[in-house]
Amino acid sequence: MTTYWAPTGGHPPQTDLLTDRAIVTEAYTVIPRGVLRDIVTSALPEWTDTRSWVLSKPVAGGAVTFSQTILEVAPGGGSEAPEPQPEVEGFLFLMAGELTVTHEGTEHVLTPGGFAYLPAGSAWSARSTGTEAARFHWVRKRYQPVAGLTPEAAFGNEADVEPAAMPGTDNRWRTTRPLDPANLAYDMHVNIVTFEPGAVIPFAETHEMEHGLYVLEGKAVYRLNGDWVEVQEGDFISMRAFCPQACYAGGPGPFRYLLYKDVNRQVE
Ligand code: UGY
Ligand code: MN
Repeated sequence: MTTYWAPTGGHPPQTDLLTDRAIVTEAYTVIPRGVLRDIVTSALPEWTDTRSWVLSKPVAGGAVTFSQTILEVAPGGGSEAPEPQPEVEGFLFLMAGELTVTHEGTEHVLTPGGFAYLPAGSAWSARSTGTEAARFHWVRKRYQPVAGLTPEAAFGNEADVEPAAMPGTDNRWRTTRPLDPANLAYDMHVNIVTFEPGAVIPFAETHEMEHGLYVLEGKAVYRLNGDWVEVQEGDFISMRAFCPQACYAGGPGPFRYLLYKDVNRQVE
């Protein structure tokens, strides 16, 4: 079974030189895994036996339009009504433990690699049903409706979704897309991007979409605007619209990340 790095708290070891790498610029933010510690947790009133690390949220000036949070829910904890805002959609990605999500009366059991897309306004609840804490990402965004298009809820596991090879890369850079990219009812995607050791994004992608990027496995050097930044599993990057971006994967294993992206809509 694939394992994912997830924060557990405590203090970083005295020898961890990787904690001192936080960067905040106008174009991007890097939150290294070393800062995801006890002192920066938030409690959420809608959830019991839960603490969370907010990685990204809308800020003054509208530079970021989504929120991304890691939740750690102790066994038995959870929420009957997690989403306080009916116009906000959500995407969950489980890294550890087990989370049972009940959506419109149907139960879906998520194990590591499991995901759930929860349309804005739908009734859902979640409970940590494993023997260890459930640790998962929750990406939230205000849904931008379009007449005649209704996004469907989606549940599954990344292991069961066939990844698409990026053109011209001999399958060394591939993307797993839990939500159908051809379905324009979706205004956000959360994909899993995989690089074999040494594989690259060979040009500085520069696009209108924002990103939230959480490193699930491996190491790389990431190009962000004009800077090259070393990242490893457990690190988080957020990129504003048009932040130039590229990377090369350092090995020895694959480099994999969870990637949020807003898609398919005009500016509001
Ligand atoms: O889909 C994307 O925008 C993706 N290729 N970007 C990235 O991995 N930084
Ligand atoms: Mn991109």
